[in-house]
Amino acid sequence: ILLIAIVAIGISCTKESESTDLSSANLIPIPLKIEATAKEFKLNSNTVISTSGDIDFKKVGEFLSEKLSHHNSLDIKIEESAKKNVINIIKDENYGLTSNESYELIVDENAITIKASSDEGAFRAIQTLRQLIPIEANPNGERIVSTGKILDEPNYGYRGSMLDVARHFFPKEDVFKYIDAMAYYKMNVLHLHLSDDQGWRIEIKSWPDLTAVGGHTQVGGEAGGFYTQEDYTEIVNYAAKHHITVIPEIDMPGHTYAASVAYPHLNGAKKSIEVLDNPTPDRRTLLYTGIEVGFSTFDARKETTYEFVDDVVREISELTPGPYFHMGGDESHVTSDEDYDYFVERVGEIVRKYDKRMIGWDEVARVDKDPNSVVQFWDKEDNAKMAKDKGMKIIMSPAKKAYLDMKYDTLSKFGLHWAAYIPVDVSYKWTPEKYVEGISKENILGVEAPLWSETISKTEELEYLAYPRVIGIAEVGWSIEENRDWDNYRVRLANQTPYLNQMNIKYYPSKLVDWV
Ligand code: TNX
Repeated sequence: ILLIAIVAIGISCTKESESTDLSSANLIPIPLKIEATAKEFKLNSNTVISTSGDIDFKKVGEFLSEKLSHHNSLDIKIEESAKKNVINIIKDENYGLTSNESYELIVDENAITIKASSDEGAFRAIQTLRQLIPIEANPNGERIVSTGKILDEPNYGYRGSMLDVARHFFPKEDVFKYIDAMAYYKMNVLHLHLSDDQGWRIEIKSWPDLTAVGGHTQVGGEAGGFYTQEDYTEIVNYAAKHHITVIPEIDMPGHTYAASVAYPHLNGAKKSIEVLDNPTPDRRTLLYTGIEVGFSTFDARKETTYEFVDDVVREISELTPGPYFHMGGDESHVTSDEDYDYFVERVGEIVRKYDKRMIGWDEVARVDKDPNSVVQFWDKEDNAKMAKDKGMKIIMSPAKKAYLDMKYDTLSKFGLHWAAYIPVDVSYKWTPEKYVEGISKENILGVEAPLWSETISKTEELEYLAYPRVIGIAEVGWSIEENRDWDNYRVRLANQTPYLNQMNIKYYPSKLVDWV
C-alpha cells in the first residue's frame, strides 16, 4: 500500500508540475542549463514578436511567426518595440557563451526573451521555443509556457544526417520535409550522397550523360531520377533558411559504376571494361540495379579522369556555399593501393583548388596528408586514429550506433544488419568522445547519422528507418553527456508524437517508448 501511495504521489506531482515546471519540459535536445521559476507566460492571439532590428534577426522572427501559424494555427505578428505580451528576439554581441549557436531564453510572466550573438543562435533558440509552446490552446485560448531561464549551446558544432539519394532517388520535396524535422531538433548539416554504382543524381552541365544515362534507374530497376542544378540550388537555399549546411558527396574512385556506364573511358575496373566499352544503342540498359558494393573504380591513371573530376567538383562547388566537398573514398576494393593513394591525392588538390575542405570516408585517412581534411569515421577505428595523428578532424558516424539503415531488430520491415541491429536505446546510448579510445572531443568535428537507401524507396520507408533514431542522434550531438539519460529521454521522445503526427512523419513506434 505504501508503495502504491508513493507511486501515486509521484505521478500526481509530475502531472501537476508539468505545466509550470520548465525543467521538466519535453525538449529535445536537452539544453545545457534550465532554471525553472514556476510561473506562467500565457501566450495568446495578442502576443507579438519583436526583433532587434537586424535584418537577419527579423528573418528568424518571421520564421517563428510562420511556424506558429502553420503548426499552432496562431497568428503572431511582428511588431517592433512592443513591451508586454511579447516574444523578443534580441541580438546581443556581448553574449557570453562560446559558440555562434549559443543562446539564452528567458520566460517571465510578461515576455519571452531570446538573446544570441548571431541569427544562428537565435534560430536554434526559436526551435526550443516551438517545443515549449503547446500545439493546442486551452479553453481560454491560451498556451501556457512555464517561466524560467534556459542557457544553451551545442556540445558539437557539426550535427548532421546523410541521405543516400543514389541507391533510390528521393525527390526534393522529401528532402525539404527531412530538413524541416532536422531543424526542429537543431541539426545543422545535411550530407547528400549524390552518386553511387546504381545512379548519378546531380546534373553536371559539362557531362550531361551522367544524369541522362546514369540517373535513369535505381535499385530494383524502377525509374530513377536526379536533381537539376536548379533543384539542387533550391535544396541548398531551403537548408540555408533553416541554418543547415549542405555537403555534396560524389563517391569516388569506387562506387562509380553509373558514371562509367555514362562515360566508359572513366572505368578502371578490369571486369567491367568489356561490358562498358562495348558500344550499345542504349547504354541505360547496362546500369546496375543490385546492392553489391566494391566492384567498380575509376581509372586513376588517366588524365581525362581528373579533367572529369575537375569539372564535377567545379560545377558542384559553384552551387554550394558550404565549406565542404565529400569525395567518398569508401570500399574501393578493386582499386590497387597505389592507384587509390594517387587518386585521393589528386582529388584533394582539385577540391582545394575550388576552396573547399575535403571530407572522405575513413579509408582516406591512410592517404590524405592535409590536416585540414576531415575524415568520416564509420567502420575502422585505426583509420580514425590515423586521422587524429595527422591532425585531421573526425566526424563520428559509427555504423553500430549511428547508421539509420540498420534494422531495429529481426522483425524490422526495412534495413540491413551487417553492422548490428540497432534498437532506439542503443542508437541513443553512446558518447562520441568516448567511442574510440584516444579520440577525444578536440579531435571531433561532430556527429552524423547516415541513411543508406538500398532497402527503402518511399518516404514512409525512409521515415520508418530514420525516426525516431535520428532524433536521438541530434541529442547525442548537441547535449553534453552529463545531461543525457535514456530513462529521461524516452519520456521526452514519447511526447514528440503530436509534432511527428502533425508533420505526418511515419516514425517506427518502438516498444521501448510509451508513445503518448
Ligand atoms: C557501407 S558506409 C557503405 C555503403 C552502404 C552501407 C550500407 C560506407 C561508407 N559505405 O555503400 O550503403 O554500408 O549499410
